[in-house]
Amino acid sequence: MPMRPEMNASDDRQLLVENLLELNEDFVLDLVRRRMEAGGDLLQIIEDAQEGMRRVGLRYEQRQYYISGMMMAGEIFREVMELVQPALMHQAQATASGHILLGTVRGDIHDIGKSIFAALLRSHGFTVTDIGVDVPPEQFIAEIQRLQPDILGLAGLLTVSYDSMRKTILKVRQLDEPMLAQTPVIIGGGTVNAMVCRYVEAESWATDAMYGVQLCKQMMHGGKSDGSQAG
Ligand code: B12
Repeated sequence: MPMRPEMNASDDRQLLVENLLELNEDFVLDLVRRRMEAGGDLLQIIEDAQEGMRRVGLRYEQRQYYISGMMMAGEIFREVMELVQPALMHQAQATASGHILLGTVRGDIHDIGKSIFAALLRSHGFTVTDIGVDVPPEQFIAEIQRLQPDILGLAGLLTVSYDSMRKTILKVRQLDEPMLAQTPVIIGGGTVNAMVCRYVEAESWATDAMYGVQLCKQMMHGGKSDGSQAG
């Protein structure tokens, strides 16, 4: 049964998190529609849904959900994004420019967050080439040589993905062409942090797509990120 406590606007955030956690698809979608109609902050809606997903992951870890629970949550999240994304695109101002090559690293097929990051980048004026999931280092290298992107974005949510990120970045740094070898790298996905960033030797990291876009803008202006994530 969906949770419907006495309706209080400030409870909406919690309701979204809890009902996504309980996989109450219809309730979640109704709530998102209602928040959008009321002029709610779209990024806040995404953030709340993301928190719900994080908690679904914890249930899986605690063996209260099977993998089917994570799949269902992923499906609900996609539907939430189908509602939110058009409005988000409409709001955004395409002011930035730059080309970003993006992919989920070898061994990892998580792509929901990467797609949000790609959509937000595009809505801010970036050109994004998304080469999919489970991408081996060699394919990233071939695409860097072909496209000469301004920034490389590596996504990954599994602990084992960090080694794939590290190998990919090492191969980039070993490229003969100095310009390409210095391509700045940003990593992302809900489980990365400053330590992972240092380990894989990326320039910066983000667990929030909007913050990732800001970092990319800084990189385009030659601003050196300290690799940390604010807030
Ligand atoms: C949905 C889900 C799945 C779905 C993925 C569907 C899909 N198409 O992506 C399915 C069911 C397929 C799945 C499979 C598995 N999963 Co899974 N999954 C999740 C879950 C619940 C949610 C992930 C998600 O979509 N979150 C919502 C998005 C919006 O958040 P996000 O990815 O963080 O993205 C945001 C930011 O990080 C940022 N961002 C994202 N990408 C990028 C990239 C860049 C460059 C930047 C700057 C920013 C950025 O923007 C987004 C918006 O702000 C997580 C739990 C969690 N804590 O995340 C587990 C989780 C990631 N999975 C986990 C596991 C173990 C698995 C499996 C190994 C299970 C199994 N036994 O088979 C497999 C692995 C398959 C593989 N080889 O990749 C573990 C990983 C543990 C670990 N540390 O290694 C987690 C953490 C669950 C847990 N707590 O145990 N999973």
